[in-house]
Amino acid sequence: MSKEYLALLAAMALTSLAFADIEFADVDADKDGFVSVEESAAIPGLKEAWTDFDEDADGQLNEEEFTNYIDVAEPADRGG
Ligand SMILES: [Ca+2]
Ligand SMILES: [Ca+2]
Repeated sequence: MSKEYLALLAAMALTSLAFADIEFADVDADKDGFVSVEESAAIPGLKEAWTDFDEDADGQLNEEEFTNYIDVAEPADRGG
């Protein structure tokens, strides 16, 4: 468990944002198929957790990497 994850958990505790409502296409403001660090500023905790989710370390999140973050950050209350 990295300190980035701890920062993520802290961010999660402070926000009631509905992660399930976040769409990759909405966050990818310039529609280049990747979420940049700048674009990630709209998502609580993502910037802090960036290096954990940018698996190929290309400095951007593709849809799979981004979805991994949403799956982790989304409150784990789905299906009890
Ligand atoms: Ca983009
Ligand atoms: Ca990447």
